[in-house]
Amino acid sequence: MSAAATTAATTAVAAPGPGARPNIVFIVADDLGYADLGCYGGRPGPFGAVSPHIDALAAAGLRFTQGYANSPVCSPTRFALMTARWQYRLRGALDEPINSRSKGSATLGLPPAQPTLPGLLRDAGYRTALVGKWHLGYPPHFGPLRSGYERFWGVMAGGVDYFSHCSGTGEHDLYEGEAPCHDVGYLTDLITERALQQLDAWAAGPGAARPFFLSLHYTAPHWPWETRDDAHLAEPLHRRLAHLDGGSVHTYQRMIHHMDEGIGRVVQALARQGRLHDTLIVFTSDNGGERFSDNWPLVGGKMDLTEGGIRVPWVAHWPAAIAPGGVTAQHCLTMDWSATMLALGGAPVPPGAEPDGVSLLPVLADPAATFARPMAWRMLHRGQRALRDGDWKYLQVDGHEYLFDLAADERERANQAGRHPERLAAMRTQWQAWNAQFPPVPADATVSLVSGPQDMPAR
Ligand SMILES: [Ca+2]
Repeated sequence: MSAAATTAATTAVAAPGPGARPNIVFIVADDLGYADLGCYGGRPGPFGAVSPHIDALAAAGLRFTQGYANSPVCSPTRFALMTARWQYRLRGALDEPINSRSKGSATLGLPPAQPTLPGLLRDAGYRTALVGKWHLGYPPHFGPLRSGYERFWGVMAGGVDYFSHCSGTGEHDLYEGEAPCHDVGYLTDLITERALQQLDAWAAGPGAARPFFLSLHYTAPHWPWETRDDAHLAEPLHRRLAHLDGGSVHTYQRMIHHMDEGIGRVVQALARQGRLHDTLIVFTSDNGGERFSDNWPLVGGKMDLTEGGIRVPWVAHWPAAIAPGGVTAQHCLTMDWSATMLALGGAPVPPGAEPDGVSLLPVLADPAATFARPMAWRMLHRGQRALRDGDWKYLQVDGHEYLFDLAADERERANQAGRHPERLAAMRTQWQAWNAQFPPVPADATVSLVSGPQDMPAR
């Protein structure tokens, strides 16, 4: 977790030369759970395999079984992804999550002065674009074009209807750059089409020899529960996107499947362009699964610091550098991938913005070359605290403290706190020391929940 650890990890592997820098396609799903994909043990849908294209990337690349999101909720994880740093230093990251009612806020967003992953890669010679979800504040104070992306097409809010493209406030929320965009269609498919257009434009343009960084941030499979065939739901769901009276496991699986089809088309396009070999494709989710998700064998989901809220799929595919069929137990966080991409891009980081993330390059080269990677989290919601160090996890929820041996019990049902009081105390102290480096949570930070026991029974 320390700067020293970061330095050690990034200097352990020689930085690739200028000619060896890969293109990067970083794909983020929204609220996808740990076991929703076939390659993580997910069940097939009534139509067949849910995620054949992502599964194929995993089979031909590297799959992480112990990878995590920086937060169990959208926008805080995205702050960490953009900055390669613990998100808790930035005010906007302390709302859980940024609410669409915050449009116009000068506080709740990613400050343009903050160095970012896309900005540093751009400065190092990469072409950059975000297609899909931003969720880090609105212009004129914030926005992807103000934080390092040269191109943006997508959604600024935390969630929109897949057909009307309106956010929870009922306002239209689809943009090209900073101008409203009124493309018609199912958002997952539109995101795919725009990603393909961007790849084609880069392949044909004058800078075709330069590497690119494409952030491909699907909103799938986040609510509302709409498949490609459900345009009729958009009107009744206006201003009630949480869709508490709809959805099903099968609807949810089809939403993932639509995204997976799009990812397959992106992979095909890269192959057609002759770029697949030299492109790092990463797939993950911004937080654990929501109500229809499969998080087995983990407990909890979005908003929880139990494993189901934070452990997520991580798949990396890069034929030039990653051997096929690998599986690794390396522990990692979202921001570690940001640090990895900065290292791959040879992007210098200005003083004061050094990554807290640790480069994963050694593990990409050798899945067995795992290293110690303590990780911690906190949430205003329910006063949650968590620290994972090796096999052990310290957890606090609603004032109750727990200690779990995840090697024996990743479902977090066998509380070891009474058996190992010294370890519990040591990990509590370790969490407190980690937390002491951040400013306290301000009194006006908010927690936004879309449902409660009145909507569906707790487990
Ligand atoms: Ca999310």
